[in-house]
Amino acid sequence: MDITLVEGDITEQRVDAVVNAANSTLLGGGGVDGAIHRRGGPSVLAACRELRATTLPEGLPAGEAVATPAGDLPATWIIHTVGPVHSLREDRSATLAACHRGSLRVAAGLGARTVAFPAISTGVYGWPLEDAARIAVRTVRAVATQDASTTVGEVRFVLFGREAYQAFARALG
Ligand code: AR6
Repeated sequence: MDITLVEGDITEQRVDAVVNAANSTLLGGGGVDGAIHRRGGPSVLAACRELRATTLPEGLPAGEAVATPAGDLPATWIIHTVGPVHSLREDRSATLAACHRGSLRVAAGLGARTVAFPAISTGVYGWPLEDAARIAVRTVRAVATQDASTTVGEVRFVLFGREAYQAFARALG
């Protein structure tokens, strides 16, 4: 599995699956979630509403992941995951790792070969970039070495801005 870094907009990535840093309602929000819903168009929201009406009446818990078609995005699938809100009182890094592991599991279930991730939880949810980058890279590397059956050949971190890009570049080493 290759891990690559790009500075840019995740809604422009031609990949099999883009990961969305959503919230538990799955009904849209700001940041990367807002951008994905805007570019993906109304069919993405319709698919999310359908999930809420069927399998996820209570919403999607933090650390879990679920897929919908990508609508008008130049990708095939959106994998929605909910990052943990950063806390100084409680270590929630296992939940952030679960987002990455769960998203890759869903991606492999779809047969995806290329998957783009944003820097989950580093915006509205307040996670320090350096720490989030370390957890993200460590978790993807662990899946790459442990899951021989995965279809995913490239994980592309798509970072919005220089600072985020550099934090992930340092984490990658
Ligand atoms: N492409 C790539 N990265 C982006 C883009 C983009 N188009 N736009 C923003 N980012 P955030 P969170 C970066 O806040 O912290 C939403 O309202 C951004 O610079 O999108 O997980 C949801 O509905 C940051 O580094 O997600 C939830 O309520 C990273 O994406 C909540 O925010 C994540 O920032 C989730 O918060």
